Amino acid sequence: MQLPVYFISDIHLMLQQDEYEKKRQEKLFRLMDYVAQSGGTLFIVGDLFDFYFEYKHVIPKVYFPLYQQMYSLKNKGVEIYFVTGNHDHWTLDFMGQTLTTKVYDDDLSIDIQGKRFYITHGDGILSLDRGYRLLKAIIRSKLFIWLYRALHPAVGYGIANAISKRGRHDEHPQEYNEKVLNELKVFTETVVADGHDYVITGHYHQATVENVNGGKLVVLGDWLQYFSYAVFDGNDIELKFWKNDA
Ligand SMILES: [Mn+2]
Repeated sequence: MQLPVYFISDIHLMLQQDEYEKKRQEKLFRLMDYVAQSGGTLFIVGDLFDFYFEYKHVIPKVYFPLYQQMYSLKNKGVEIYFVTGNHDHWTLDFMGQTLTTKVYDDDLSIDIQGKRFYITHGDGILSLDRGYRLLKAIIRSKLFIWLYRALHPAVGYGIANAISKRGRHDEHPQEYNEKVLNELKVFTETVVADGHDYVITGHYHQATVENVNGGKLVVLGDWLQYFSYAVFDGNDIELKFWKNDA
């Protein structure tokens, strides 16, 4: 895998495009160009889309500029890995082969330059996620996906659009954020004890790096309020904030 390795998550590209969305997307494209120029690798750690559901013969057209950008990056030789999130778990070969090097439907444990990474979108890993884990198992089940795919795309995307418009999901009270971060540290303790150097997670819309028992927990933030990303240079990992729009 080519270094440096960049990690982003929770971009949540929306089904409804407006000027603000276009700006957010442009910012993302500049980061992707930057990754290409660096000769590195891109890891998308879930929720790239606010909703993505791929059918055998149908893909959502609203994300066309992104498809073009990913396709161009891939053709420049940039490896793109996509770990799906709770908003975009439903991919097929267009996402998994045409636009990316590989899609991971689950958490993965991988060696990069002698360091062991545990990479997860992060939904369902907290002890307080007990109820959610059941929902997660259902919406990722073969039966659910088969049924949803049997719906006409106008219906499938209509439902998603209605849910997606129900306000922002990226801002939480500080008390909740602290509770989540503590749980993420507990999770990281176990993963570090299991021989990993780094835990990389998204989903929680917090941007922070925490030292945990000689390892590191990297919570990637998002592309809504933080415009944050992590970079691993082969030696260590760091969280950064995108400023370079020039
Ligand atoms: Mn998520």
